[in-house]
Amino acid sequence: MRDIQLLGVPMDLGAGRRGVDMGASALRLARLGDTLAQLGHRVRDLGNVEVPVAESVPHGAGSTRYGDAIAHVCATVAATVAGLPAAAVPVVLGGDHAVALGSVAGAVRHAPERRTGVLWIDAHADLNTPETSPSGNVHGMPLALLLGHGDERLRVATGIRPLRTEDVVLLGLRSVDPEERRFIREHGVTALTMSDVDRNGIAEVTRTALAALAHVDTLHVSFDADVLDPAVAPGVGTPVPGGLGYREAHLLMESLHESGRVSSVDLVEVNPILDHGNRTAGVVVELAASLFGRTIL
Ligand SMILES: [Mn+2]
Repeated sequence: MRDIQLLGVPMDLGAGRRGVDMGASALRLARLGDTLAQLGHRVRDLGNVEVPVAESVPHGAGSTRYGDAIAHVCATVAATVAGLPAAAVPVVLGGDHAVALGSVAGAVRHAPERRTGVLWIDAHADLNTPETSPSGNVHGMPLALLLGHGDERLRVATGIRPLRTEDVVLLGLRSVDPEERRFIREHGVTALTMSDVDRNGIAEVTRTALAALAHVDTLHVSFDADVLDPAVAPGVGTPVPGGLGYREAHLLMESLHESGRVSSVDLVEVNPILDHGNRTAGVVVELAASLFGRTIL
């Protein structure tokens, strides 16, 4: 039994398309809390972090849209997660993927005596910087920021030293900008793409990911719903064809549970505006159940 603490971050300031701010509500309405509690876990909902409405804040000049507001929100997320009881398992409900800047920083500060690795499950690499981003949207930048690259306001807001490259693994990639490709190559980031899944199967790719993170003590799983195929999960801000199928995603989650090493989680980029009848949040809740121990038998 685990002490799961849900924290909503209704933020769409980092996204290009509006609506992911409703993702936390969508996950709650899809019965995330009850579903995890039925597995025998203690579940507490901490409510939402306060996030400014996009229309109420200046988006700022240039290349990091809403940088100040996002830095402020992520600092609050980090402090909240860091302050949870030692045994708590934070589950942060986005919101756009920029919230991971706060949740990962919080997870690292939550367990300072342990080395935390990050499994970034996403169609995109999120390794842009203000210099390379085509859009200036911060949800394309959080992993670069966590690795110590990009807008200083946002890096400082997290209150952590940059992650080590070898402590990060990307899984599910299929839409990578040229400069992100260069980043992955130059820094030697472990990146497992959909081609790897096609070739070797999700079971083997998951084993590879866990093996690459065998040296860390605990795992932060940052799950972007756009890793799923749009046929499975249409309600995401940035859909890309050719993603994980329903069972592939479940096997991934079941395997992560079996590793016994998951200590914190993000569930991000669910966009109810683009969804059909909250189907995508429902799928993500089912996947969260697998991640926290539901099995078929
Ligand atoms: Mn992402």
